[in-house]
Amino acid sequence: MDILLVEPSYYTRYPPLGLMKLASYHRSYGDNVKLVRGINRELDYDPDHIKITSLFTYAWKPVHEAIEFYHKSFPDSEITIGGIYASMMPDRIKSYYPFVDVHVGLHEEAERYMPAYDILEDVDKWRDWDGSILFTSRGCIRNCPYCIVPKIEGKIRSVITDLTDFIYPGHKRVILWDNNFLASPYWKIILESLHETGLKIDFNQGLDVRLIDEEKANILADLKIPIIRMAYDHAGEKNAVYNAVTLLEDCGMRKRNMLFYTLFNFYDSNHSYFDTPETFLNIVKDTVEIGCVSYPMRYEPLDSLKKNRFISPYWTREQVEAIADARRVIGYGGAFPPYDGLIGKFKDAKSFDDAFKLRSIKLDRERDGQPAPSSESKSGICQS
Ligand code: B12
Repeated sequence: MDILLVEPSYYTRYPPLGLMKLASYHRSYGDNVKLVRGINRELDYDPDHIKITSLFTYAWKPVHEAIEFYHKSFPDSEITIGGIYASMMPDRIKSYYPFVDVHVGLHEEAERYMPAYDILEDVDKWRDWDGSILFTSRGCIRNCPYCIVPKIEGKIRSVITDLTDFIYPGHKRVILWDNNFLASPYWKIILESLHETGLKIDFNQGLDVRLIDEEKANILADLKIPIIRMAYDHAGEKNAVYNAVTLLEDCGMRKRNMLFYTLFNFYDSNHSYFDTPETFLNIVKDTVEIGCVSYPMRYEPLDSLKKNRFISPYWTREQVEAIADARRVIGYGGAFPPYDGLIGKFKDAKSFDDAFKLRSIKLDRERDGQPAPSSESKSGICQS
């Protein structure tokens, strides 16, 4: 069979891992595969089956464009769509395109294959890709209300225990997408084999501070991790954050290389979980005062169809946008690093509005010729 693998043209900095695994899976059955990104009008290929992936729910438009274009171009070919948007909203896709087969969840067989990195040669954007991406585990032990993972992947389980076949020859770095790496039953074996690779490691989804102990800190500190990402989602994690930072520092890691994702604008009406500008300021303050980097993470609802629309009832749009402005004006690389001026600014602030100096950030933007963010009173939940 001739299989056409389609990555819709949404914004992404990473190649389509799901399709690369599907490519290896199909090749193992003797099929031919070809990868395209977006709409390719010069395609010299006549596929029997078109397989389209999908990512963020709010990036659904390019996915629909791909379905329409390839269905029109190859009306006799079967079309299957999978990935995150497809797994989250299969009925929405079916309602637009009843002729499409929607695959929900993981493709368990494809999970076992080394992704076919060579198919990236077919696409200009990915030709120089130099990192091996892995999920060594799927699922999570937690059930955080702001995360889809427990719904689409379920409880934690290990999928790769031996890394040898999953690091592509010539690659310079390893990117782990495990949702909660340290909760994986094989964390120790994997860390030891990561050490043997000698490559740079990125725990891209952030490590769970509640699981860091002396043994783990010791092994982590031996790896080449330019930035160690962790999460500080709410004040209840304060002690665990302090504890993890101390353990990692004692093992020789630099605090400046410890980055914490700090969640804001989160609101869950079913469970009455929420943060406020003041609780957010506290976790940012804690993070920079201990000497680490704070990376604000704006909450995006699980069923979002348009990015950055949602405003929690406990925030105003102006406050949410002030963080985006502050990241550009007083932050660095979108984050708040622990430099003296910034620590002092947050420490002396009497409130969130004071810390983020809404007015002065607006003035800075106006001086730079950018429009000031619009001001809005409490807007409640806004989803469209
Ligand atoms: C890596 C990752 C990122 C990366 C970017 C990923 C990328 N490709 O560009 C980074 C770190 C930048 C990131 C950022 C964010 N992320 Co993120 N991220 C992920 C993660 C871990 C993996 C996503 C991915 O790329 N998967 C590649 C997939 C599709 O490959 P795969 O899973 O191996 O594919 C399997 C199946 O899906 C299936 N399959 C896939 N395609 C196909 C096709 C066919 C035909 C078939 C049959 C099967 C099939 O088979 C494969 C093998 O089993 C997921 C969580 C998760 N565990 O999935 C969250 C996730 C996608 N992220 C999420 C969120 C919220 C964000 C942020 C908005 C967070 C924030 N507030 O800032 C930002 C947005 C960034 C942006 N650019 O807009 C949410 C998405 C929610 C939503 N409504 O869509 C997720 C689901 C996590 C969560 N907490 O709920 N993220």
